[in-house]
Amino acid sequence: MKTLRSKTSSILSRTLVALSMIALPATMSASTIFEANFNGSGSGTGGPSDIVQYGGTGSFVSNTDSTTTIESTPTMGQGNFVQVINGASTGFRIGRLADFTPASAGNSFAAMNTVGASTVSLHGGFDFFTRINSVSSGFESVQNWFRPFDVGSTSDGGIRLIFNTLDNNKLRLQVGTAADGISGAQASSLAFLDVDYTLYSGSEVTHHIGATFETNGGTGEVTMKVFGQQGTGAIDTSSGELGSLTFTIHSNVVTAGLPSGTFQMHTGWYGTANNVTSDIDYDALRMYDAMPSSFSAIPETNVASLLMGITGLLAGGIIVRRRRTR
Ligand SMILES: [Ca+2]
Ligand SMILES: [Ca+2]
Repeated sequence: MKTLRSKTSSILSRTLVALSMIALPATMSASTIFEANFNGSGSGTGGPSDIVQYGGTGSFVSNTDSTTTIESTPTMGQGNFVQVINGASTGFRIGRLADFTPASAGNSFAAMNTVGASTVSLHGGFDFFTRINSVSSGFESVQNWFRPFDVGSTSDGGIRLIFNTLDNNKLRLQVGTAADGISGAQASSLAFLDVDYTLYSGSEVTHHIGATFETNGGTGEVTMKVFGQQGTGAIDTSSGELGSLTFTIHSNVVTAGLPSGTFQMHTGWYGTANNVTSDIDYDALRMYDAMPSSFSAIPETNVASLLMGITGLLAGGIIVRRRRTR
């Protein structure tokens, strides 16, 4: 028995070491390039105890008109989350919530595009979870009060990607370029997809929101889709989109594409002078360089449960071997 125990212990310890080395990739889709889980302090170190779990580092940006904190209750389903509450100023404000610095271009928005000979392909996407406590009725508050992404620039051959609310009942995903960079969409410099979706309808509910990009290799046409559903469940990206839009991006104008470096997560809000306290929570913001088959649910399968599963299998093996020796 002593020999069996030490052998099993050795197998277990080697398994634990191997698992710890592959732990992070094992928790996510093969195409995941960046994940912010907001579990830690935002001290800029990266890793599971900081705000960016995988693919880079993050730090919070202080705004005079809002307060950003890490919270644990009421849970959204994946540990700590980030909460943004507006200040007392009047009127609509928008600003940066956090700065994210990808570890490499392969962890950045640039990994979602490829500049070809005549067209630019987009591939991949992003998803996140959010929970909102209120929306006031004035125009300022409903137009663009929610804008988690506004990255890149249309100058110097770039693409500007924006995800925002159009009002309380619409989400808008937009791709912007310099003039004549786009065909087949609403303008030669802009493709936008508006979908009906209500983020707040009287109570604080967690929503799973996402967007994808795919490009037809033959025609070079990009199709972008927006997804949204209540709760913390998975979203099947092969069906059930709220809407889609197909267009073409031309590489004689768009020579650089999406940014490879630091990008910002934005938040909108309106002062309490507008008679509403805006409280927006976010968690599990993930980016992909190829379309995932699904946006997975939270809580994600984590290292602890993997280790418990392996330990359980080894314990089961011990029992079987003991029985065989009788
Ligand atoms: Ca979290
Ligand atoms: Ca909250």
